[in-house]
Amino acid sequence: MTLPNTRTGPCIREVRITPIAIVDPPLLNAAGLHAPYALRTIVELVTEDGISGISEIPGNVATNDALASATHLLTGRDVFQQNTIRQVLTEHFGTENAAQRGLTPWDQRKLVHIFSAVEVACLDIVGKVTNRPVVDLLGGKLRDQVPFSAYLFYKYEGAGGELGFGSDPAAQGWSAARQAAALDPAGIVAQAQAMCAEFGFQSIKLKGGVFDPSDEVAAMFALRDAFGPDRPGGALPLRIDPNALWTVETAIRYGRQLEPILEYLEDPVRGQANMATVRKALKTPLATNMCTTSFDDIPASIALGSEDIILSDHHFWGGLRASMTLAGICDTFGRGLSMHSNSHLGISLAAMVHLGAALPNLTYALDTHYPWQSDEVIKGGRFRFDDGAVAVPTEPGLGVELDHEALARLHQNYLTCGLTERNDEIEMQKVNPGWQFQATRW
Ligand code: GKR
Ligand code: MG
Repeated sequence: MTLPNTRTGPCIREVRITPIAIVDPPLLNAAGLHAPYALRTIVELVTEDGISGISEIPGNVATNDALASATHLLTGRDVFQQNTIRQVLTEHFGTENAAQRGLTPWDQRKLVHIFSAVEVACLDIVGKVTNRPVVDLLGGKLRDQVPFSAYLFYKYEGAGGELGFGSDPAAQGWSAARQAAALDPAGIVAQAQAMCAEFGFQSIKLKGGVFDPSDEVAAMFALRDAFGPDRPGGALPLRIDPNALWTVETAIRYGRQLEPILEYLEDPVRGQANMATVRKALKTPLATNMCTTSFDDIPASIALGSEDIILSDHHFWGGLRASMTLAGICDTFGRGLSMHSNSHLGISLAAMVHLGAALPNLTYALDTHYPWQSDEVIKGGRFRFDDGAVAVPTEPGLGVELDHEALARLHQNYLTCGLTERNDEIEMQKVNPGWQFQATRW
């Protein structure tokens, strides 16, 4: 099929794909350990009349190469014709199935990332051309601020980047806490206190799947003691995410213990059928960014009843408008919707905030790794959080501009750090030889 190339609006002249590496501390998770740098890819579309649109996606050389193989299909296309662009890319790449997501906590598919990168950058340009913020292109703003939650990690001491497992002794406040070790309940509570003091978060998530479930449950009860009902302002909602490493029996056993203190339990077990079994046994709502992760997964999710809340991610669901479609599906089938994150900078955060502002039912604060990052690639520095929320940008498009000097510096990091994809297992083996990822551990 030959798709029409309607040229009535601004057309793409150039596609720039820049891999970058950003400083990331040694955070632990179910798949192992974060490397000293997290990889992102910055995509810049430039129109024939010099307007640029930007986007940010998780960095992976295979995704970057695939995107590069399709740039000739993008040049000359009108940025308003996003449906055609999507069809052209689908014809070029073929379809991708849900299994290609892989077993890791993050999504390994290429096509969804490419759709997301191209669509967000097109929307940025459309917003600039029409003088409207991206949220208006998603149907308009339903809130002025988008709330995020504190995202806690077990971690080794270290600031990441060149310092690696070392720390900057002059650091204060959150900068100091960001590099401190957190390997037990007291460490996790201290991390939460520093993060909430700095960003004002009103809910808390612990990344689990690292230690024996009984230790992680103890950390959750320590958080409850520190952020419980006696606190001025009342108890903060708590969540834990073992990234599907628990067995059904473990999830039911510890899920019952946690029932009185959890807002939701995220991906306790692997697969929709196991999630459905755990969900029937517990009163606590279950959330996922691992078992229902694509439109192909929706029929089985509904048939089985595998979760209560889908943690969307525009990088993994194929863009912002696809995420709005997901919101409609969630509404129809009684699912809550919130957002998942990975290590990211301000372009992704801006896109998340525009989407979060447009979602009809936003009942849970979104995830963000942003406090763990210290770099930035946008002009004007890092986003600010007030009471845990980010104000929706009002400028045209995403409302953020690329800082080309910062981009060049972060690209240099990419070239020197030697990483081309995320592999937390290899990083963990550097400190713990023989350590192996297990899809189900406890
Ligand atoms: O950053 O280590 C991490 C997380 O484990 C991340 O990769 C997950 O995708 O945040 C994620 C989650 O909620 O599963
Ligand atoms: Mg998760």
